[in-house]
Amino acid sequence: MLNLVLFGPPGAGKGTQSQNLIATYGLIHLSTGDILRNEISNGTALGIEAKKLMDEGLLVPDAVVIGMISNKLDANKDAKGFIFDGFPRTVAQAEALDNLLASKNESISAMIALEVDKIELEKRLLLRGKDSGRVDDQNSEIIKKRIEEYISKTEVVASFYASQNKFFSVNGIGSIDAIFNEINKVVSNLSPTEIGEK
Ligand code: B4P
Repeated sequence: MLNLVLFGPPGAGKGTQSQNLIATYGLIHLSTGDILRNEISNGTALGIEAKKLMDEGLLVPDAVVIGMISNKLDANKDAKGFIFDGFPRTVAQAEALDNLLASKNESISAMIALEVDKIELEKRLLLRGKDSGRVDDQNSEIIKKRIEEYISKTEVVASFYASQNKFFSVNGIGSIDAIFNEINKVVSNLSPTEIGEK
């Protein structure tokens, strides 16, 4: 299986580039943000709890998102591979993902990190907030909180994958196609072992 973690701060373009990766490699897209927003629009108990945290720019508890990902892996047993978008966001989530994949004789092939500075992130998110209806995109203070959460809890996840020699960094500023080209180079250079060909 080709299992990619797409990593980066809020607004780095993870969701955007996931669409290109799905089209090229036929992977299953697992975005914890999308799954949570789906729970919110369905008015589930999980969605109601998650909404309070997401609207404030805070992370949802690890156990909740780990359970969601575990269900999705079980529901897609025949997949060619997965794109993990916005997950893992903490070291506990990264460890849980390694364990879940190991229990299926699988592993992460690579983490691809999109590097974008704070000024550009805030600009992109405020722009999206104008028509997305996302409460967490409409206010500079909440966007700053999300970036702080990323710096304090998520950034360290990069070192987790770097210690396994699976970390690759890509400049996330430029045209969507040019950035995808760089991502594609990383994926094309993965060895057969990294993409699970035994
Ligand atoms: P997410 O849904 O993961 O959202 P994100 O970080 O805002 O988005 P992303 O980086 O995918 O940006 P996108 O491509 O859309 O998380 C939302 C919330 O859910 C979190 O704050 C948290 O509360 C909760 N959550 C999710 N996962 C969790 C987890 N694992 N644990 C705990 N809590 C979790 O791009 C943004 C904008 O930039 C778009 O408008 C796009 O058009 C634009 N853009 C993209 N690429 C561009 C480019 N190259 N140039 C210019 N603009 C570009």
